[in-house]
Amino acid sequence: MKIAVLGGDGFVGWPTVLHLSNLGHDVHIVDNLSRRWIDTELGVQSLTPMDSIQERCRIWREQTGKTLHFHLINIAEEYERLKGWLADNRPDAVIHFAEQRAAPYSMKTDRHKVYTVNNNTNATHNLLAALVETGIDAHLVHLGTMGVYGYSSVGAAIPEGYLDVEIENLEGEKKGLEILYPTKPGSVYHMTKSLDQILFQFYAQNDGLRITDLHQGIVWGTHTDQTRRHEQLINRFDYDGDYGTVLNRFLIQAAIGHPLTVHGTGGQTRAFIHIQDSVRCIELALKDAPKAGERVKIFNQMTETHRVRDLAELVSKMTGAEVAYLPNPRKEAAENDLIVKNDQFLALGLDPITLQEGLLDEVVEVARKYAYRVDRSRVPAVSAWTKEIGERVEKDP
Ligand code: NAD
Ligand code: USQ
Repeated sequence: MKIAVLGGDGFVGWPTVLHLSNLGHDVHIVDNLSRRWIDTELGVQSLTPMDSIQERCRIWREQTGKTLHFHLINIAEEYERLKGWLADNRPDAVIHFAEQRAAPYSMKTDRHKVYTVNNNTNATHNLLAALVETGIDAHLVHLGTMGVYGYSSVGAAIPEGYLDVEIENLEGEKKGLEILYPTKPGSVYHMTKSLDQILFQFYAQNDGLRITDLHQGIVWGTHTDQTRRHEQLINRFDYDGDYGTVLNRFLIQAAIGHPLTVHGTGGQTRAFIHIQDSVRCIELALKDAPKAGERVKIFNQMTETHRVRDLAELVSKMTGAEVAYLPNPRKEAAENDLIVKNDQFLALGLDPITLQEGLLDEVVEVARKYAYRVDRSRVPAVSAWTKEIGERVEKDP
C-alpha cells in the first residue's frame, strides 16, 4: 500500500514508519517538525540523540534499500498544500499522528491552550475535508487517546467506543440506542481528541469516509525491532515535565538518581502499551478497514492498566531509586479504577508485551547511556491545571 504517515517524525510516528516500510509498504512522511520546534521553545531535547528526518531516511535506505519520502507540510495551516499533496499522491491509507499531544503543554498558558485547539482541530478537520474534496478512498487511521473517557470506570469495563443505552420515548416505550461512549476529557489536549471523535462521526456518516480511531493508552519504551537496527535510527525519548510520560520519566529519573516524581498519592490508574505493540496495532488496524457507510471503527489500543504509585514502587525496587510524593500540578481524581476492553486487537492476533518481560531493563540501559544529556532542571512537571493549583505547587514544590 501507499501510506501517508502524518506526524511520522514523532515518538510513535517514526517507529511506525519504519515498521510499515519494513513490511514493504511505500511510506510517505508528512510532518511540519513542530515537535522539534517545541523542544527549542521549552529548552529541552530528546534524551536520545535524534538526527534530522532527512538523515534518518537516508540511513534507513542505506540499511534496507527501502526509500522513505519526507514532505514538510503544516496540515493545520496549509490546507491547499495538504489537498494538493493528497490529490497528487493518492495514498491508500493515511495514518494521522499529527497533533500536539502533551496534556501539560496544553495547560501551560492560554497561548498553549489556543495553539493546541487550533493545531489539533484544524489538522483533523483539514484532513477530512481534503479527503472528501479529492475523492480519495483512503482508510484514515487516527491516533486518539484513552483519556477521552475520563478515568472513572464505575466498576464497569470501558467499551470500544460505543455504548448501548435505553431511553424512554414519549409513549413510555423503552428504545435501544447506540451512542459514542460519553467523553470527560481531563485537559485541553484530551478535549481536542474528544472533538476529533465528533468530526469523524460526521464525515463517516455524511461522506462515507472509512475511519478507524485508536484510543491509545500511555506509550512506554523506546526501541522497536527497526529502531534498533542502527544508532541513527534511534527513537526520540521525552523525559521533561511537559512531554515525558510517567513510566519513561520514572525510568530516566532512576537512571540519573532523581527521586521518582509521583503526583499526589499516585492512586491514578492509567492504561499502558509498549511502543512495539503500538506499531503492531497500527499494522493490524490497517488490515481491518471499515467499509464506506460503516460507523467509525474504534479500538482501545492498550494492553494493561497500572496505578502510578505501583509503577514507582516497581521502578524503585528494580533500581533502588527513592520515591517522592509531590503536590499534584493537575486537576484529576486522586484515586481511580480503570477497566478497559481491548478484545478487538486480541481477536486480530495481538500478543501483548507486558511490563514484566525485561523491557524495563532495556529502557533503564538507554537512560543510563544517555544520562549525560539530561538537564535535571527540566525534570519537574511545572504546568499547573489552574492558577490556584499553580500558586499552591509553587509554595510547596
Ligand atoms: P509526537 O509529538 O512525538 O509526534 C507528533 C508529530 O506530529 C510530531 O513529529 C509533530 O512535528 C507532528 N505535527 C504536529 N502538528 C502538526 C501539524 N499541524 N502538521 C504536521 N505535523 C504536525 O507525539 P507521539 O507521542 O508520537 O504521539 C502521536 C499521536 O499518538 C498523537 O496524536 C498522540 O495524541 C497519540 N498518542 C500518543 C501517546 C503517547 O504516550 N505518546 C499515547 C496515546 C496517544
Ligand atoms: N504523573 C506522575 N508523575 C509524573 C508524570 C505523570 O505522577 O512525573 C501522573 C499524572 O499526574 C497522570 C499520570 O501520571 O495521572 C499519567 O500522566 P502522563 O503524562 O504519563 O500521561 P497523560 O498526560 O495522560 O498523556 C499521555 C500522552 C498523551 C496520551 C495519553 C494517553 O502524552 O498523548 O493521549 O498519555 S491516556 O493517559 O490513556 O489518555
